Amino acid sequence: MELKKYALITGASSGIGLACARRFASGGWNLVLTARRIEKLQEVSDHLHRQFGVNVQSFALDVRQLDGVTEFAGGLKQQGIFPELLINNAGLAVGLDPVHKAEIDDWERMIDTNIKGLLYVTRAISPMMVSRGSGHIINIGSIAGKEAYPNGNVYCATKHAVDGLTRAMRMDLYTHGIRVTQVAPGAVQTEFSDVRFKGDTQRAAQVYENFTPLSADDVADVVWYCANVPPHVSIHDVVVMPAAQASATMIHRQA
Ligand code: NDP
Ligand code: 8X3
Repeated sequence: MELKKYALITGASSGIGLACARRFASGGWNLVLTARRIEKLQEVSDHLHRQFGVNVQSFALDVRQLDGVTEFAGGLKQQGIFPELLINNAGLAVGLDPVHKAEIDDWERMIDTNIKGLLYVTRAISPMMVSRGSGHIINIGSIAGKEAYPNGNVYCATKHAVDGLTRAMRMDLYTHGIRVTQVAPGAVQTEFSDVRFKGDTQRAAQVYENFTPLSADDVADVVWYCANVPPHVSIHDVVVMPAAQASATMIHRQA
């Protein structure tokens, strides 16, 4: 009997991570889902298990907590779960302010989550892949990692870090049979802008007004494709944008 593969998805309680969880469950993959909001994750897990019959494990995990991440990875090992795929998705933007006015705490949250969190999880999980001589890591970057935009300062910097880390990780891991991919989307309608604008839902809604943004499912389809190419194929980098968005700052809005 063929063993089903495990995909580990960080930030699976909403948006792109949740859509990836659905996409991979519907394709028959077992899942390890993590996020801070465990009740939401538990609901998702139960639902996906019932709907698709796959094994879904969910764990409360704050990727900023190194001890928690290390303990989580140790627990997986003990249960004999060795993820074949890691989707480093957990991330956020907080604030949209010029560099001379931004909140330092917003910067800390973005740096700790988007850079250090991604590194902690990768450091904890990649040795399992190395020991098996196979694996795939997909980092969710952003158009903000390809271009800068006004007031994007630290968010853009963190996603530029993801862009650089993706390339560097690949160089460290490809001789161990591990592929490393970046999927870098433009505007995707999720909880992203609610978080960026700290619950100001009106301001968040304006981000997606008068054009069709990507859905989280659009991005999950791309991630699914990257994960399911033949083993001799490695997709390094995908930039996926709404048709109405030509760059980080150019969006064709039509009332
Ligand atoms: P959402 O806010 O909908 O989802 C973010 C997810 O990350 C949630 O599941 C959240 O779960 C999790 N998360 C946030 N902080 C932490 C943390 N410290 N530890 C663990 N999990 C955390 O946004 P998106 O789905 O849009 O964002 C997903 C990724 O996509 C991010 O990396 C983002 O930068 C990137 N991206 C988004 C774009 C967009 O326009 N929406 C475009 C390009 C890239 P919880 O709160 O339960 O912990
Ligand atoms: C999210 C897309 O353009 O708001 O990464 O930074 S953007």
